Amino acid sequence: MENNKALRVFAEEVRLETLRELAHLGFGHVGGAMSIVEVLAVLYGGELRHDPARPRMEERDKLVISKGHAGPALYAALALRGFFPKETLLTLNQGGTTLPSHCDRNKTPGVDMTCGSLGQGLSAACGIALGDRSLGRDSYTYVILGDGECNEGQVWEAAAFAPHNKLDRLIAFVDLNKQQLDGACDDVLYMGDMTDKWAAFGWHTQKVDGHSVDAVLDAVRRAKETHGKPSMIILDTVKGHGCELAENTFPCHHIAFTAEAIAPSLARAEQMLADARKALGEGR
Ligand SMILES: Cc1ncc(C[n+]2csc(CCOP(=O)(O)OP(=O)(O)O)c2C)c(N)n1
Repeated sequence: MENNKALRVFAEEVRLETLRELAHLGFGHVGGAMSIVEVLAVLYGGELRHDPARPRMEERDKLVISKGHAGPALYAALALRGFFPKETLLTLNQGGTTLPSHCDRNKTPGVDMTCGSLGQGLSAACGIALGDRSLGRDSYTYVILGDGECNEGQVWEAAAFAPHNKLDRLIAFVDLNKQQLDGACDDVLYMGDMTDKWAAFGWHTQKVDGHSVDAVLDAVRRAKETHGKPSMIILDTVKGHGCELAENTFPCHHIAFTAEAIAPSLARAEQMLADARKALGEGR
């Protein structure tokens, strides 16, 4: 993207298209989709090497959305980048769709890993990163985990595996939105300080405002300059960010709503996009 203001516009486009998908369906994983909008914008806005015309290009960077229920946000980013037509977004989670509720690499162009059963994505990402390195590729592997997902034991096996194997082209994110399916993460199973935990496992670790494209972009660039160990970027986020209805619902993991109930949230997302476009125009 030409600059960070353009990235902000892209983020608001991803947010609006995600919300439109879910609004059309009338229910879905609004909370956890909205909280990863900015990181997706940073990745598909330039940091993740990709070619929509060749979604399986071997030397691409790969992304594993381990919290696979956030598929709708990834689909919005992929459609906006041209992996498939934007109209496809309105088929989300309906019969015959190529856009299932949870990410499926066999159904959707641009999706690199099938996820949904939480806890598995980091292991898959380790395998991808190791495989690419063995084949002499310089590709990066990115993976997005949920903070609730980090309750899963398998996450911590992979957390030990990656530094042991010096997977320095593996860049992981934890979406620290502090909620999971049925409540606050700290109430369901307190994990201690996430940043300290990943650092203790031997990861280069940063914590940033997950809704600032500037902060996320800087963190990804610092991660790329890190050698000899994998990188973890803890994204401090708000579940449902930018969707009033979700922000005002607790927990907002999976919500159902009428067209009237979601209308103000859509209007606000449209306004946020208009504001971002205005800021971009003024900066030129
Ligand atoms: C192995 C497994 N157990 C339970 C679930 C049901 N489940 C789906 S989402 C979710 C909560 C995930 O919370 P978090 O990782 O924090 O995701 P986010 O809040 O970012 O949406 C649960 C328990 C699942 N998908 N997989």
